[in-house]
Amino acid sequence: MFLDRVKIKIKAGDGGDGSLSFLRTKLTMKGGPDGGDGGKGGDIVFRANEGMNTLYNFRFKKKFHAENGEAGSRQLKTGASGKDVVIDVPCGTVLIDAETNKVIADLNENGKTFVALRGGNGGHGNAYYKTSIKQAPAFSQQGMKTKEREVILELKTIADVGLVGYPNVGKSTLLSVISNANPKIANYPFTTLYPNLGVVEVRGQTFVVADIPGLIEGASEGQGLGHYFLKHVERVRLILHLVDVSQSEGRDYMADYETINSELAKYSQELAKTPQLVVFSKSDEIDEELLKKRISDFEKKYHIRPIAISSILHEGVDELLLKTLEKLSTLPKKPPVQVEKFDFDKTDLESVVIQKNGGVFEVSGGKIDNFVRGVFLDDPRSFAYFQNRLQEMGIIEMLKNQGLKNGDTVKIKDIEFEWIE
Ligand SMILES: Nc1nc2c(ncn2[C@@H]2O[C@H](COP(=O)(O)OP(=O)(O)OP(=O)(O)O)[C@@H](O)[C@H]2O)c(=O)[nH]1
Ligand SMILES: [Mg+2]
Repeated sequence: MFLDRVKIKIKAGDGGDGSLSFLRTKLTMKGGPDGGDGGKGGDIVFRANEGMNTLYNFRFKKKFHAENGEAGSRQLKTGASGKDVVIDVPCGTVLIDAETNKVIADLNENGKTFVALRGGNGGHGNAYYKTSIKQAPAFSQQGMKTKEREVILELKTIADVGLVGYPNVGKSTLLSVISNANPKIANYPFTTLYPNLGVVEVRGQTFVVADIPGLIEGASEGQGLGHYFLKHVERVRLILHLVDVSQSEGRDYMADYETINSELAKYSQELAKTPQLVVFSKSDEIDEELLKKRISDFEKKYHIRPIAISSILHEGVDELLLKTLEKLSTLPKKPPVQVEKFDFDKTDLESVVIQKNGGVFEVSGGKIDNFVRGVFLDDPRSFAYFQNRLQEMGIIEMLKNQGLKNGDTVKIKDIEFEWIE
């Protein structure tokens, strides 16, 4: 089965918590703080792998969570880092943020990797907070928590050459005679239901050819298989536009040529501008005189010289391959998909949200999350610090603006207290 668009959930590992511990030995009943830091969570990494050509693997596995960092421990031991998760995708997979639809990355070359989400940092152990004044800090920091995100993987095949034309004109047959590919071939339209790739070797050089399902008039409005598969030729450098010169299906070959071009243009101007070689297929089906006439009529009208081939008799095919190679040598590689400048992995450290429910004020948001992970309220000193910081961060001010008065309840994560001025 072919799958070229899929939504998956990814989450980097949380950071491990810092440890709260004091040195205890036979000799020291009350030693100094020795709680180590938590380990970093694992990253989510994507990697382009030329051994894959569909997103089929993601049909059943849609959730990827990296390992959390381990908590720190006594004797200043730092927790182990969580393992990264490396997700292999076919070359040409574009990563899109499901929330904003912005392109995050284009994995367009084999082996290219992209770190989509970084694991949370580990929290500091209490040893970290030791200062000349605070000899025995009785608090440590929690590891940074990460959020699960949704990304869309969209495969836009990477090939040098795309075969485009009406159904049944012989695209797959051509691919089968010029490459190692083994596409399905049959004498009815829409035999090809998804793209096939083949590697072609000519004079010691190789290029990749993509064969896609046939197009018909109105493909842009969803006729036939529609435009859907054109994204797999969006990145080709050269289109081989196959036209059935024998008119075996009763259509006019020149009208065919124009219709397909207009469907390409309806899909994208970019695709309409992609250089083409016009290929007259099934030349063995008509006699030589008629073939010559059709070639010259075409050339007169469009000022383009088509290359006539018969895949079945292997006529004209070598000439076509040489022309293709020659043309390719003049065409630069297509650049990667434009990645919008935005930081997908940006951890929210700024937002403060206040929700008022009767006399209860609930405070949340990224700024709060980050702040709260350093607060352990079992310790009175830590609570005093907590209240001071709420003042300094301007949160008390914000609450007052929202109507906070004596006796109201303030809820911040698991912490709940009565506000008394
Ligand atoms: N006489 C003749 N028949 C050909 C030639 N090339 C292909 N055919 C026949 O045309 C029919 C369609 O060939 P395909 O290669 O499946 O055509 P396609 O363009 O891939 O068709 P779709 O996948 O439906 O878009 C088959 O019966 C082929 O045997 C040729 O050079 N000469
Ligand atoms: Mg086909």
